Amino acid sequence: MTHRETIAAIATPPGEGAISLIRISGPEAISIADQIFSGPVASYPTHTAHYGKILDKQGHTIDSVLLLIMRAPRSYTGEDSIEISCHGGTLVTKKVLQTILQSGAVPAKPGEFSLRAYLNGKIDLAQAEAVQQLIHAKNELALQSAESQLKGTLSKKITSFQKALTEIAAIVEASIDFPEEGLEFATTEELRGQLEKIVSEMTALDITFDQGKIVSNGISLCLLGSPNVGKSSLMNALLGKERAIVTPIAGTTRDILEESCRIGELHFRLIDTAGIRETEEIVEQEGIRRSKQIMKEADLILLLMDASRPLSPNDEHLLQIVPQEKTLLIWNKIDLPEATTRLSWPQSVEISAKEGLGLCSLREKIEAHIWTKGHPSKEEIVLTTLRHHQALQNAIRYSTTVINGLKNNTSPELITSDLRAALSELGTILGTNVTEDILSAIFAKFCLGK
Ligand SMILES: Nc1nc2c(ncn2[C@@H]2O[C@H](COP(=O)(O)OP(=O)(O)OP(=O)(O)O)[C@@H](O)[C@H]2O)c(=O)[nH]1
Ligand SMILES: [Mg+2]
Repeated sequence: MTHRETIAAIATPPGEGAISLIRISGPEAISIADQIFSGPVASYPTHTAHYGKILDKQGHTIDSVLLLIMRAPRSYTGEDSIEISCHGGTLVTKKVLQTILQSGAVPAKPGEFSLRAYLNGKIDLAQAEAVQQLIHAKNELALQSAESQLKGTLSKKITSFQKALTEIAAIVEASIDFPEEGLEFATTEELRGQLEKIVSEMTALDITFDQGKIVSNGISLCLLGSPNVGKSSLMNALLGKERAIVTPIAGTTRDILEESCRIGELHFRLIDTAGIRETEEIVEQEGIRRSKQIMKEADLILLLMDASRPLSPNDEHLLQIVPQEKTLLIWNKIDLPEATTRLSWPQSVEISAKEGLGLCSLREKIEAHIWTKGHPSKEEIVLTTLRHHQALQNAIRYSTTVINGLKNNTSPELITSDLRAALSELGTILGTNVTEDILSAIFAKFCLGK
């Protein structure tokens, strides 16, 4: 597919920096660069870099730059491409881009370079999405999984499922074309066995989505408890800075505070909440309502209890309402004389937020809790995109229908139609049959210039 328009955009983040990069891609990329650059760009061999000046229409120098030329199809987009590294001032960069636009390029939309790479067959859709994940990766694991997806490991796996399903579809379709021969019992059994194997492989890939979510989105970790138990103190201790206000007054925190923090190799959103209790105070009531909402949405809850005083009815109430499976019970203030009997809870930790006691053990418990369903290994392909997860689930559903159909002697026509549906779902992951809407939705999330 060829695009008539030549696009240009600043690919580096806005603001001042040492260098800014401007990208041009499309059929006119080289002739546009030729008009504005001091050297003969049209004569440059591909993949060479040239030092020179960007000149405006009147011939005035805008900046001294380094120009890189990549001729089609050996570029990211598969089109003629030019990259200009200029000085990183906001104004200089804008002026260079303006000159390029005045010479016939149009501003690129977010993700348009990657969209072209995809449309020109340089990368498939899963790989294009990996580019975006690579940019947004906040930890080593996310980076690792994006790199592996970009290299095409996920695509290869999906292609292998497609190949296996296509072979089965071909056999079933042949029985439609030659109805007198029908599907023999032996063949049916064999096909079922093959399908079961594919379904179990697809399922194995699909369940990595739980880990994938953890890896790519980060985890919300919510601090919950009665007023004054030390939630804000723990927030500050985990962050290593005085982020939240701490006072001996119950009801200090009124609003939701959120900060990102790293524990081990993972990225967390740490959320401090207003202490939950019965109150007449309107502001505090609203804070408490929000705390309860956060409690529902959080991936993991740290429920704090003050170990230096007996449990209050309010504490007892909280113990009743928290979802136990995602709650770690924290006994805080163990530096003070003990005054409470520990109740039994699946997972609990003793700490002193004020003195920094037990924090290592708390971090370990948090990590262990996150990986209860298993830690992804280096080689494993991890599904990180909701779109892929949904498509794979649909493919599994259709394939399971086929397995049942083969058991129950369903007509080969129905069986092929389900097989085709499964294949089409897998195709959406690689982008072989996706609609314009899906494409624009995916690429609209990209950065400008990518
Ligand atoms: N001795 C001791 N005091 C603590 C500890 N953790 C917190 N405190 C004290 O307990 C009081 C309340 O601490 P906060 O962190 O503000 O408690 P909170 O749960 O955020 O309270 P609200 O925001 O009102 O719900 C402060 O005076 C803290 O210094 C601890 O581990 N040991
Ligand atoms: Mg607080």
